[in-house]
Amino acid sequence: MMTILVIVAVLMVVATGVQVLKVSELVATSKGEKIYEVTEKEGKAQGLLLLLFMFAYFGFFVWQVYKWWGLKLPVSASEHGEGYDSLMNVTLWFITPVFFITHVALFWFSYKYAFSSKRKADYFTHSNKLEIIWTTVPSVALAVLILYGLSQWNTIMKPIANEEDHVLIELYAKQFDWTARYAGEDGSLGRANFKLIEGTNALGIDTTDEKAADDRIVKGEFHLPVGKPVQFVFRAQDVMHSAYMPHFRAQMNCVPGLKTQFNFVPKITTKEMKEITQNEDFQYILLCNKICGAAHYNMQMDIIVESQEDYDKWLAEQKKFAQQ
Ligand SMILES: [Cu+2]
Repeated sequence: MMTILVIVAVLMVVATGVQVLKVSELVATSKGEKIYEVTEKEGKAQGLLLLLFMFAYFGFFVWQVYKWWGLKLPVSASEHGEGYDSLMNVTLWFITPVFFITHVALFWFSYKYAFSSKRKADYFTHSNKLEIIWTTVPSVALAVLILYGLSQWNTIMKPIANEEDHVLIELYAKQFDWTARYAGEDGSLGRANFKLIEGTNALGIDTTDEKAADDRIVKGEFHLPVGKPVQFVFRAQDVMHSAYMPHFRAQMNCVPGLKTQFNFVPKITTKEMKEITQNEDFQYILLCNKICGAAHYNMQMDIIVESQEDYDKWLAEQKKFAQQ
């Protein structure tokens, strides 16, 4: 009810404003004033204001870069992340000068060519030369950026071959937490189906599947061995989630009823990253990056990257599915 009243009140204020303007127009017209004619002085003033706005706008831009520069992510902790970061940097170095040039032109022209009664606008209907230039230049520039991005995408998304030595982990998303499932000694994950979800079997793992017996289910935090390819498979139980591991430059949607995948090679251990960032409390993190409900903000899991030796020790301590 309150909302409706507020909407009605706002509409009435707007309607009153329109009526007041109409009356003042009528009064001005009756006095013989030309109300829709912009004077030279007004045009100049508007041009000058736009030029001043340009300086404020650029000032704000520079201030933002300066203020938030320190909030950038540290160096990429995954191998593919280097290519990903250079794609980002190349794109920024490319578009930032274009941003400045186009905006200087925009505001300078509106100042320089503000209305003047002494000047007449040039009139020409068509220029093939101009058309070719402003079609070709952006097309080539965008094609270069897109092809560069596509080549990065292909290297990132290529699944790890079965023969290659790697770790296979399933990340299972539900409102509002993550579960990691490690493939056991057989190197494969047991079948799972949402129809089998009940009681302690929150992932719906098929207990009749032999491959499931040695799977290890982990909550709270999960570990990765440094320098070894990790193949992730993502599943979701209820709604769309998104597995986001910013330090590894990795993000993938988790879709109910659909398996998605992503892989990377972690190259910096948690201990090394603590030194790099000079932050004793540094922790790699898995976040949900799709607003999935009320406790979405709290849907996270720590990631520990360590030596193969420490990793093996940790994994051996985790209970197998059959034991649980
Ligand atoms: Cu979420």
